[in-house]
Amino acid sequence: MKIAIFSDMHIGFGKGTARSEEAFDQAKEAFELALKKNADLILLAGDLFNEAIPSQEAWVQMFQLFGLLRKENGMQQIVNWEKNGKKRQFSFACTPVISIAGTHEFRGRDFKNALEVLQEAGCLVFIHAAKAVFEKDGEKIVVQGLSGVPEKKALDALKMWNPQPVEGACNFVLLHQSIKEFLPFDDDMVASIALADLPPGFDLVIDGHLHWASEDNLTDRNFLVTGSTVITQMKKLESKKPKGIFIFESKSKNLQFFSLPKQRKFIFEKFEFKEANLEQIRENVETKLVELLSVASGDLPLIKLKLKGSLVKGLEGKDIDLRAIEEKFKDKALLFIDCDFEELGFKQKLEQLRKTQLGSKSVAAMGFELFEKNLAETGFNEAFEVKRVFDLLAEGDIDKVVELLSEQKPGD
Ligand SMILES: [Mn+2]
Repeated sequence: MKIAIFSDMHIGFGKGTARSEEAFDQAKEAFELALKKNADLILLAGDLFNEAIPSQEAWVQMFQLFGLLRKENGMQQIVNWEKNGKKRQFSFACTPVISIAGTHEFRGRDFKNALEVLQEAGCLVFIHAAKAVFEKDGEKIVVQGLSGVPEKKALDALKMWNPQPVEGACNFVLLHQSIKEFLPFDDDMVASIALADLPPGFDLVIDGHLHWASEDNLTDRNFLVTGSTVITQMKKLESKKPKGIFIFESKSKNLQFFSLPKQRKFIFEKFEFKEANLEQIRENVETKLVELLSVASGDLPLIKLKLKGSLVKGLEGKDIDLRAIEEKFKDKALLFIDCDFEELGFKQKLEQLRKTQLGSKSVAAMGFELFEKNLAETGFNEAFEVKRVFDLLAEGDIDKVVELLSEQKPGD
């Protein structure tokens, strides 16, 4: 069987900006590529949507994507789902899709997530701490998955879940977490799972969430980072490799990457200045942009410039006004200039690093983080399920919150 693997389509990303159609366009390329390669099954590793509660516009786009899979006279195909002894059967008249939810779709247990909606609409089979079995042409594929959970709880969740490969089948695990070795610093809030914690014995352990594809740990650990189909975080690593999908052949165990035929070009350039003045910075940036754009073709490229180093005495980061340059190149590129000069204090730098690491966040996600942070400073000592209470508060369900909190014994 041919299994198409991709992730992090982030439908709804860039709403109201020049990039509003990009997530959809590139996800469409991914679906079409999977069809063109005659995939028998599609596996997605989360963050199909950019928001936990997608807009109607994003829902329309998502249903259009799944509509691409439907073809006339599609053969009826069955995916069996199983969780804690509970069983369900899902039937597809097209290429079946199996998916977990990502961190962007994460909701507390009192609420349904977007993947559950897609499942009931017949688009996919959603597995969270569950198993899906698909059989075709005498081959058996077993996919087990754990949706994205808050990083500091991820290792415990993985250990508790403890998936085991099924004998006689081709076995997959779907995850949506950060992995310690892939991050520049050690912080349990950002990653608690290391490569050594990944479940052994599977043909492929597939991870979404990290947006740059990586096959670095394929030979020793059968571990694949699929990468996103769209750039949302503009990380340097994403400029090194195009966006695309993987095709895994279950018999030969051969894995191949295919680039999306059409995708926005992303250029990342770092400048290191030493006691620079404003004129030097402007001149360097402008020269570089002219040089980069002389070879760029197609749609407006996405260019991120990172300016680092030190400034001449008396000049501060806030004095670096590059608006004239941004204006000059606005019809030639989507330009993002990030100034990170040394005058920043250590604390601010750390905060900035955390911010880039965590990527773009919804207001709700930021609110939740603040809520968690404030609680950690009190003596509450994890007396209740924070995410659950937060989601209920966000929905205005005060009665249920009171009910939940009054169930807790003090000091429990
Ligand atoms: Mn993502």
